[in-house]
Amino acid sequence: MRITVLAGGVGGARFALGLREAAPDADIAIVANVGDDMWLAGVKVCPDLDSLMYALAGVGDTERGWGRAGESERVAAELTAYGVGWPWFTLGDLDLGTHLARTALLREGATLTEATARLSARWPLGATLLPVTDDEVPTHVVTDEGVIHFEEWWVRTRAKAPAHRFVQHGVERSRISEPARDAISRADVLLVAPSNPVVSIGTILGVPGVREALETAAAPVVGVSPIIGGQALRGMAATCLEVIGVEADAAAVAAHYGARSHGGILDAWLVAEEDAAGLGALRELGLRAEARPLLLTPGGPAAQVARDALALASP
Ligand code: GDP
Ligand code: FO1
Ligand code: CA
Repeated sequence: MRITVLAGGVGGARFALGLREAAPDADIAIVANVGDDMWLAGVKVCPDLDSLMYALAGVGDTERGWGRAGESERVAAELTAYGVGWPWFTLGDLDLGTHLARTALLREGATLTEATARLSARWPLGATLLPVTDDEVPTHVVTDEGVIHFEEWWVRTRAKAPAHRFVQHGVERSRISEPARDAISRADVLLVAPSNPVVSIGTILGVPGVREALETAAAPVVGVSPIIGGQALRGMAATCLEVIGVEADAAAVAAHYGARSHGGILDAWLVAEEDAAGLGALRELGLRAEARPLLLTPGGPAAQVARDALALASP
């Protein structure tokens, strides 16, 4: 069975680990957000691709949800001493190995897809990591202090700088990559991971060609809510939703994605048991909807969440 997942970093990685455990024989492709990506201190940093790769490789810092386990920061201290890079955005020594390798491959002419394949080949990930596009579409945040990169907004200001809107810089010149388009059109099941609906899933959907690929795909599209009981479990999804005028609520996110029968992307939506009250409204929207435990803690419920999502794929 071919399963393709749209995913961001932390929530995406936790869901991907559960999916791999739930469907070990499936051919899993992960179409990942690249809006967090940036050039920093001369190297190409891809936060969501790296969170996914490190998690699936079993070498990630599972507490932070980003970067490598057992990390050190000797080079970062030198960069800060030279005033190069962002002192508040820590590039660990092992993590820098990834960015240096990726940068070397890109400078040799590889696309981001090819570079990602080369880096991923080091471990048996059990899934194919695909950037949604090979073009650079960094997410910028329009704040009172001016336009800053998403990672500056999130990491330096902890999403506290008042944000007016998110802009996918250069998106009009970008295009879905062929491998990502193939992964969507060939899938037997399409899953929308419980990722940030705005700066992870939203930025994937914003890349030209993605919505079209989803509309014409034969596979059912099942989404998993990243909001439980009105709360995002980590990160700044609630703030991002507020910026775009969507309530931090499981059903509101599904309505925002829209039912496929009404021009949206979803056929089905999995919510947490705390949000079962919204099931009626979801079914009114034309969605198959169920309430199940949605905690993605590793080594247990995460696989069940994936199984419950797959069960919603077929009517
Ligand atoms: P990021 O790119 O690192 O922000 O990660 P994602 O965008 O992939 O995921 C962030 C989202 O994951 C947040 O909105 C969280 O609410 C969600 N999330 C984190 N842990 C869980 C969990 O255990 N269950 C569910 N349903 N969502 C989660
Ligand atoms: N998040 C932080 O809160 N502080 C950091 O210093 C930091 C560094 C960092 C370096 C590489 C990388 O891939 C991710 C990093 N992150 C850091 C996490 C990053 O903000 C998140 O992975 C997501 O982009 C949030 O959606
Ligand atoms: Ca991210």
